[in-house]
Amino acid sequence: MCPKTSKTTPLLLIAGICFVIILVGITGITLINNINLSNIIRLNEKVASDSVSNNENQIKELNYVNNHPRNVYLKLNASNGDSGEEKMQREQELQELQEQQEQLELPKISAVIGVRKLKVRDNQLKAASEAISVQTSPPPSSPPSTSPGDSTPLPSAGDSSPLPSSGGSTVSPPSSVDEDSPPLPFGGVKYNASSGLIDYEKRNQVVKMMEHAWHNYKLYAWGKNELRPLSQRPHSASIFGAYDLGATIVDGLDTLYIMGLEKEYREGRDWIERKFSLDNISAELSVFETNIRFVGGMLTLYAFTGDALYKEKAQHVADKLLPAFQTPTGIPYALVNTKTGVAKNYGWASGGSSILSEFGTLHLEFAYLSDITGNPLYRERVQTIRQVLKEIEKPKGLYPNFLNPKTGKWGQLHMSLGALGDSYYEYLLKAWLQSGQTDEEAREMYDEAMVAILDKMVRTSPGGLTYVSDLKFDRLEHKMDHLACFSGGLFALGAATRQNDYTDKYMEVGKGITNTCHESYIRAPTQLGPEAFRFSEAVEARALRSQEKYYILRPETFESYFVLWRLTHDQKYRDWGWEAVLALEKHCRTPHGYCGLRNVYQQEPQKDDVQQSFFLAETLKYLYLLFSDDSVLPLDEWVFNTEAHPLPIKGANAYYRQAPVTLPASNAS
Ligand code: DMJ
Repeated sequence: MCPKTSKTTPLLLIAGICFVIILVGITGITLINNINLSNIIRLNEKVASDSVSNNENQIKELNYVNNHPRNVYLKLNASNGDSGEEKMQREQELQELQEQQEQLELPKISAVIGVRKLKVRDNQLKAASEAISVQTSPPPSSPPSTSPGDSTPLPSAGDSSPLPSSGGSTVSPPSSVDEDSPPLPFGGVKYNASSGLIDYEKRNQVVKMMEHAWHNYKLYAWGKNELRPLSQRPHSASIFGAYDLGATIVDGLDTLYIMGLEKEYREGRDWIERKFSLDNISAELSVFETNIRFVGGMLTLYAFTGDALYKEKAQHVADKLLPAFQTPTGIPYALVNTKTGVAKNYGWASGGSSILSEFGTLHLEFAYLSDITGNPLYRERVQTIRQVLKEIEKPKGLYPNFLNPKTGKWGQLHMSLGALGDSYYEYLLKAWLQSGQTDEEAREMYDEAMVAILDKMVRTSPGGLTYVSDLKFDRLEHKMDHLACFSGGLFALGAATRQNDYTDKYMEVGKGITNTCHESYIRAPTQLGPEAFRFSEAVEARALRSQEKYYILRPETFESYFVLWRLTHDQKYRDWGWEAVLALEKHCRTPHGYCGLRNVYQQEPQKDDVQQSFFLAETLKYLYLLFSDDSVLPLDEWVFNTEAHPLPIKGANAYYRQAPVTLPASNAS
């Protein structure tokens, strides 16, 4: 209110005072309004950003739904050659798929901060709806090709290209299952597929770990094989030799792809295209390691993307390994020189023997390489190994770890499901799975071997823990390698895929071994498991010798958690995986990547300064999958090689990408 005026007060002064008072009032109100406004904007931005990140998660799922081979198949076949009833059923399923997509339609968000992300989202939705619209197109006669350097779509990028069926063979869409369904997934024991949902929070944590591992490798060791996080330099003195083969890139790239880390994936692809070659170097490579990491990694990337680059590189690497197979028996040597082709075995390996887990872990990659290149040579090489192993006499039905490639005779009679033996058994089961269960010989050899192992090597400790011992001649060594912890998952997968006399036992032992490996973790103060652990009256699931107490970021225990989770949906496997994530973060994480530990039994263990390539390829991949739902790499469509590179199952997976023509055997070279 204005003060009363006297006649002597100049009117102008009064007017001025009134003006100032009004001005102050207006300014105050405006300021308050502005503060509120900026709060509202900030709030809107937060809502938008939260909503975008939630929606991004949804988009990933949406695109998995759309890109899922089963759904692609449904789309392709909705109007294509089915009987009336089947067609109706497919159309109904397709309808559900579309409804699912509509439910994921995102709310309109107008805050400025969301615009860039929303543009991405809109493109993704557009691509997703185009993918839906291919439903009436007939399947193409050849696989989709991508030109070199073409941006091959990630799972989250809304791949709209129709996918081929597997080489013209009938692709049966796997049915969904529940407790009352007939035995599944392939005629084995029932399992509960009432599907675990995604645990976003935990899965996102694993993605962050992958980003940390990758970015530091990129910063300090790009193009080299592995990273030394403590000294922030490359790790070269390793199984890959001194050459810069980018082992971490090739091994980790499919994990980036699965996680939808597009920028990082493209960096890796670009490096492979420009730099990766084994020409003009004279490296002495391990046939086994090179196969499982490099050939396996490239094959998975080819299956995922159809990018010819990866097929060429896989073949390039495999060709460099071929001289190792030039032995009187066809059992390959362990090492081969990439320039001279000269091959040899390790001096320490039982009188010049080759190693079972090495020459017995080539089958999946070589068989698949033949199918996608149309060159039968690779499959012939591993079939020869198979025949030697099938025909040779097996002491007590077991396979010793050493075989002489010249004489075809066993070396020392040491048997193990850990070091030197492990993945041979894995590849018997998985060769059968990969073939769409047509390679019956492999399944028979698997069952025979595992039944002998159950009888001669699997034992129960006084405290009730199931473990698998090593066997040396006739003596059991009551010790289990960390490496053997993969066998929990292997036994369970064997049970889940065929109903036979051993099914229940396989599942019981698979669960038991997985539990024991978990015990080996939680009995250590770091909550991480040692390299080997022993069983006696005095100790159980504990390392005794100093050289057994280290942990090098190995994946095998988490691999079994993942397989058992998929087969049982028992929450404890996810809980155990999360315990491991926390332990890795607490003890293995450094500002510049992840290290192994020298002694898991110390409260503050020393770190080993190596970020293994398999940490990115396997450890983080299995943990990521553990917190994903079952539609991400379903086990009835994908089979994991021993380095966790998933390969498609023939006849069940539209990503198989079989070559249209196969060369006759005699023309193969
Ligand atoms: C990996 O390279 C493979 O899993 C292999 O089969 C065994 N060892 C490592 C991981 O521990």
